[in-house]
Amino acid sequence: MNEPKKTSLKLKLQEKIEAFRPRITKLNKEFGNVQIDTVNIGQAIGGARDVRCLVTDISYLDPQEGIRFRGKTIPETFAALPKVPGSDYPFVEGFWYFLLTGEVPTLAQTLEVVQDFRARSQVPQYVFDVLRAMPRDTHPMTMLSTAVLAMQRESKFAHRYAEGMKKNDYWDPMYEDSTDLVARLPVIAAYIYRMKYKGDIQIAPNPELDMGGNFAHMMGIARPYDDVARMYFILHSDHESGNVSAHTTHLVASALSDAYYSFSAGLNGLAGPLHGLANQEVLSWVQGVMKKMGGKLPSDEELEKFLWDTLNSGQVVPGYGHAVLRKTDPRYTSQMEFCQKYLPDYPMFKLVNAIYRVAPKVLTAHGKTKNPWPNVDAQSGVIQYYYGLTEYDFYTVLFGVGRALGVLANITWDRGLGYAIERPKSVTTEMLEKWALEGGRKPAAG
Ligand code: CMX
Repeated sequence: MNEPKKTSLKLKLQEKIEAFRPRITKLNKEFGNVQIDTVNIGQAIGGARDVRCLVTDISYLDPQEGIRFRGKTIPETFAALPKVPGSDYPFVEGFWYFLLTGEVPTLAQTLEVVQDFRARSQVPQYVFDVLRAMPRDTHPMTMLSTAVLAMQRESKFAHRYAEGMKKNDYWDPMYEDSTDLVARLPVIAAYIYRMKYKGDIQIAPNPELDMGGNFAHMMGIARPYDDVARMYFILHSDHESGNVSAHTTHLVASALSDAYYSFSAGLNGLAGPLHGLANQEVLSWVQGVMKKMGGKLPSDEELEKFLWDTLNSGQVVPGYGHAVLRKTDPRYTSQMEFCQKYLPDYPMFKLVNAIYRVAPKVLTAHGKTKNPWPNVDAQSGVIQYYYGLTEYDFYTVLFGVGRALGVLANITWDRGLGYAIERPKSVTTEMLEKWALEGGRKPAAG
């Protein structure tokens, strides 16, 4: 890209930002623990870490144990749900039932959802037309988010709201929109993939298959990729509601925006490199190492140097660290177990394992991150790459299809319980500086 012109406005802005920065650093470093109401200055500046002001019963994230979906750990969830015949993994459709209700469905209840998804999975042609009008090198996350937003005219919630609807009924069309979206997302994702990377040769859905099986089929990837899809969608579904994609979806829906508006916004947050895009970044980092090593696996010492080079150049090590977790992400472990079973000798898996041996030590010595352990994104790309999905800018789309399950279940319940429009209070830096010097905000303050 061409270097943009530095206007006097831009130069002035740069000067102002640089002069302001030390004030924020000082507040953070010296007064981070000063209370201003129920939060402290560090939390107000630092992304509301640990502020308990969101409620969800769909999942809970314990810093040590990791995620529980409706009270069940990942292995418990996989064990409890009805399995697709001939497969090691459950129906995603049964998981949707479980997330929504908190009850493990019977096989018959699961198959009813499978039928329901099939009936809803038709994507309007204009959505594909919109995708086709975009430049082919547009990022696939932009395409996914655009497709979801384009479909907003289908919203039953928006339609019923315009007609006049009682608050206690809001959950019903929100559930309808959410289920329509979950059923259509795999079709849209596979369409984007094949349009962008596979010569635009599309594979029609197979109405006999479940969501995971059909996704693998439409992507054109043989078994056991159907199981990869099932595992991947379930693992990425929900991580309580404070993460960027879940919180954004919840926030936008709190204005009574429908599921299409809300989820499209959530996807835009997922597309950030500190969030879902990290899975693409991990693969890019790993490939970079392989390239520099001429395809040979690095020794632990060589790997240590690559990690330090990344940190010393001011970048983060993708796939490591977490805002809440303080140990290895069980979603990482679950995928590692899959790799151990299906691709134990794959060089890239060996490299990812070597990173797991070395990176926590390096990150601890670096001394910044509160959690030197891997998150979900550190492992996921390797599996995709192994099965031939080598176009790693597509990985966050897979995350997005899975994330829909959690965030859409959440906004259905949000409307069911009549949660309020979100509106936290902001203050100015000057106020923070005043309260910092006074040792905290006095109750009567403005
Ligand atoms: N590499 C280098 N530095 C890291 C780091 C990493 N993997 N993880 C955290 N840090 C740094 C932070 O950038 C921060 O530095 P500053 O004080 O200079 O801002 C410091 O350590 C403290 O951060 P933290 O409190 O431990 O972590 P945060 O809650 O601020 O951030 C996260 C969490 C995930 C954004 C961060 O760990 C990170 O950037 N990781 C790499 C990107 C990544 O893997 N993201 C995916 C997360 C899972 C997902 O949502 O998909």
